[in-house]
Amino acid sequence: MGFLEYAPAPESRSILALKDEYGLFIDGAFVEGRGASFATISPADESRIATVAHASDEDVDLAVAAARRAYTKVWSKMSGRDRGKYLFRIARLVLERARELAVAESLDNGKPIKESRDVDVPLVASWFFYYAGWADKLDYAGAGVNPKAHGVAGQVIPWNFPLLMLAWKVAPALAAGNTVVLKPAETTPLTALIFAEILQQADLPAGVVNIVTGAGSTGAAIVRHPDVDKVAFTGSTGVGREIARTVAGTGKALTLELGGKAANIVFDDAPIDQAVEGIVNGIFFNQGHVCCAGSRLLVQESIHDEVIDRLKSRLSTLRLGDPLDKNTDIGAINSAEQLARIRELSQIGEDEGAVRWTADCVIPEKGFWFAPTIFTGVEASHRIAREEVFGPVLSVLTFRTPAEAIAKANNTPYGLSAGIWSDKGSRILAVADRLRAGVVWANTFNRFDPSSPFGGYKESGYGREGGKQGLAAYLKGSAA
Ligand code: TAP
Repeated sequence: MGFLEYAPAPESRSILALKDEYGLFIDGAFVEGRGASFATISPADESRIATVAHASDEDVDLAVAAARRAYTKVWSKMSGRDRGKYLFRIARLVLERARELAVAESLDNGKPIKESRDVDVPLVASWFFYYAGWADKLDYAGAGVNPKAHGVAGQVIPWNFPLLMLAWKVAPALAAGNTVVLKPAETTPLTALIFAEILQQADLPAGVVNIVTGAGSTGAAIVRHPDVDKVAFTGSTGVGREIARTVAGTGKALTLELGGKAANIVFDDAPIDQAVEGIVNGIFFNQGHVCCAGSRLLVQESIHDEVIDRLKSRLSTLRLGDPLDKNTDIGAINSAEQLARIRELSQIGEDEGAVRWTADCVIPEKGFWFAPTIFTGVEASHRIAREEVFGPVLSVLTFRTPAEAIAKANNTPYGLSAGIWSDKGSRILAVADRLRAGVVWANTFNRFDPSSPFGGYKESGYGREGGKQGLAAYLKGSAA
């Protein structure tokens, strides 16, 4: 109970001055693409938001050539302090246009406006502020004395945090002195295009950042382009593997941020109410479209029933519906394809013998929706325990001892993140030390800060984003 019916809130949308058609942003200007165009739609009601150009290989050539010219003639000659001034300016403009960016993000992606307004957009600004401060301090970035940029960076990002993933990539790349060709995901190009307008407002020299919209083929054209020096990719492990094969032997630098299947481990001495909030935030934030989502709950056997009861009653208070409504907790699934995958894996969960519980809610007639779902009785061998669902689906497993919790948590091909809930600091430190995960949260989950490096082990990829490590990934002589 407690779910609202879908009710559009058109007044929020009215602060957006969207164009009906968007071209590609190449060499400081919006230009027509040479390929076909495509519609970007609202996943909440399937309505067309705008038509967007699909960059062809020739368009990618033009974007890379513009980035190369800008690198050679302008950006590589500019002092770090001046590059920093542009980054500060971009950060301020993001804050000035924060409401508009938040509405555009929720409209295009389906995420609740309170998340895009309070999490995504403020983090985007903080990433630019943080890396602006690094631009004149590169000697301290861990890549030797007087470190040099790679040159042209090709960046391909996913749809789950469209503008934030852009910020994670563009801010350190520019601070380190690289120029950029970036492709947003096909289903969420809108905020990257508004960001291009912000770059114009900031008077960023032409060609320093180029945004080419399109599908996977556009991303592949960037990755294989011979004049791209550094490739940075965030997305699925499958596409990451393909990119690693393409880049192998070319001398290009590569960072990969891929999938995850994080364990959120709750010990019997944990503050239960806090842990339940952490479990909800861990898997239902952004509809579970989070690479580091706490998608596997590992709960100590003695408190299993209590935690699950409290979790169910908490989930019954969440509101699913219009992403632009400020009271919405659970927004729309980003695409029909993603919804089909979530449905398929959930069905497999049932077929394999796990017990499915779904929060009682009214699903809107149009759009892509999936109610918060919990599977109990999940075995380590079940596909919902091993594969990334990338949706609002929690798989619950139990353990008896810390050693068993650690073994189960590490029993995954991924290694991006994990959470530990316990009252004992010594236990948290001991367990964290033995988890093969790039980020371990203690008594919290899904917290991000630009000064903190983020990235994975094993099939979750390599290289780090954020912090000084994230800067080093855009400098020659660093590990990434
Ligand atoms: P992907 O299908 O891998 O897409 C990511 C991006 O790559 C999109 O822009 C996509 O274009 C493009 N792409 C597709 N095929 C390509 C190819 N052959 N060569 C180059 N680029 C290509 O992933 P997704 O479905 O958008 O995102 C979900 C996945 O990303 C999840 O597995 C999630 O865990 C992972 N993810 C990881 C992180 C971090 S930080 N580790 C963060 C967010 C997401 P299209 O838009 O046309 O598909």
